[in-house]
Amino acid sequence: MTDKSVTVLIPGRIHPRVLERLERDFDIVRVPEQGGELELDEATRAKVRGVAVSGTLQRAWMDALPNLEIVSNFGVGYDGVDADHAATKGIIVTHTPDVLNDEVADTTIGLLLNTVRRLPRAEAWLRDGRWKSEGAFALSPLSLKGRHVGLLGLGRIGLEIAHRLEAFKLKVSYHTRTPRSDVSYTHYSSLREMAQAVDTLICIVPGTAATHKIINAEILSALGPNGVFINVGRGSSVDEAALEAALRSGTIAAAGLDVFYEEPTTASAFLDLDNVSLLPHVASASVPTRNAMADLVVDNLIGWFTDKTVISPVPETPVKK
Ligand code: NAP
Ligand code: 8YV
Repeated sequence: MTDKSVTVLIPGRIHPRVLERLERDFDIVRVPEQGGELELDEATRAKVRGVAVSGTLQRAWMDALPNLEIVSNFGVGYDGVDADHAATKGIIVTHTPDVLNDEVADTTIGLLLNTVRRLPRAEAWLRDGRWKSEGAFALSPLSLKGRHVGLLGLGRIGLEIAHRLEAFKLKVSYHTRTPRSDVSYTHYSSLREMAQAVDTLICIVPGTAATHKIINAEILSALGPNGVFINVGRGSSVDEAALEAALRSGTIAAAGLDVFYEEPTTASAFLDLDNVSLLPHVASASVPTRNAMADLVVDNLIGWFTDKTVISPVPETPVKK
C-alpha cells in the first residue's frame, strides 16, 4: 500500500492521526465540511474509492461517488452514515467499536458521580475562593449509595458500565429489545416499566429511528422525583424540552448529559439549572483512546484495499470480517 494508487476522500475535519497515516498510503482528497453540494469535478469523484469520516457522510455525497467501495467512520456510533443505503449499493461501512468501551464507561461513572454529588460545582466553589470566604459547600441532596440503575442499552459499552456499577455495590437492571443470555441483571421488555422500577436511568443506545426521543415526558415521570438521568448515547434519544421541564418541575431530581440533540451546542436550556451536569461529548476523548479509534479507521481502509478484508464492519454492511 505505498504506491498511493487509491484515492480516499476526507470531508471536513478528522483526527490528525487518521490524516497522517492515510497520507502515507493513499492519495488524499480533502473537501470542506459537509452541508451543501460535493464540490469535486467528475474526474476526481470517479477516482474516489474510500471515504474517512467523523460520524457523518451525507447520503447525497455517497451517491455522488460512483466508484465508492468503503466508508470508514471514526466513532462506534454511525447514525450519520446511512449504512442500509450503503449496503444496497454494495458499499462497506466500518466503525470503531470496543477500543473505546472502557473510556466511555469510565466517563459515564464520572458523569454520574458529578451529577449526584455536584462535584464540578464543589470544585468551582473552592476555585472561586468561596470555601474560605463563605464556608463549606452545600451538602449534595443526592447520593450514589444504594441506587438502582436501569441501563437503556446493554451492548459493548453498556456492559462495561454495568460491571463498574456492580463495583459501586449498585443494583443493575436493563432494557433492550432482546435479553442477553450471559448476564444475571433483570431485563425489562418495557422501558417505562424499568423507569418506574429504578431511580437512575443511563442511556447508552445508538441513535436510530427506534430510539429517537425514546426518553420523553412519560419515561421521565416514571423515573420520578428521586430520579437521575444520564445520557452518554446520543442526544437524539432525548426529548430535550421534556427533560428541561422535568428538571425544572422536580419531576426528576437531576441529569448528566454528555450528548445533545444538536451538536455542538451551548446547552443554553440547561445552563441555569443546579441539578444538571454537562459535558461537551467527551466520553471517549482521551489521547490514547482517540488514537486507537484513529488506527481502526485507517486499518479498516488498509485492510480493504490490501486484501478486501475489514476489521470492524457495521452489522448492515454486505461483507463480514
Ligand atoms: P452496541 O454494542 O451496539 O449496543 C447497543 C445496545 O443498545 C444493545 O444492547 C442493543 O440491544 C440496545 N438497543 C439498540 N436499539 C435499541 C432500542 N430501540 N431499544 C432498546 N435498546 C436498544 O453499541 P455500543 O458499542 O455499546 O455503543 C452504543 C452507542 O453509544 C453508540 O452507538 C453511540 O451512539 C454511543 N456512544 C457515545 C459515545 C460518547 O462519546 N458519548 C461514545 C461511544 C458510543 P438490542 O439490539 O437487543 O435492543
Ligand atoms: C466520538 C462517539 O466522540 O464513538 C462514538 O460513537 O460518539 C464518540 O466516541 C465521536 O464519534 C467522534 O466523532
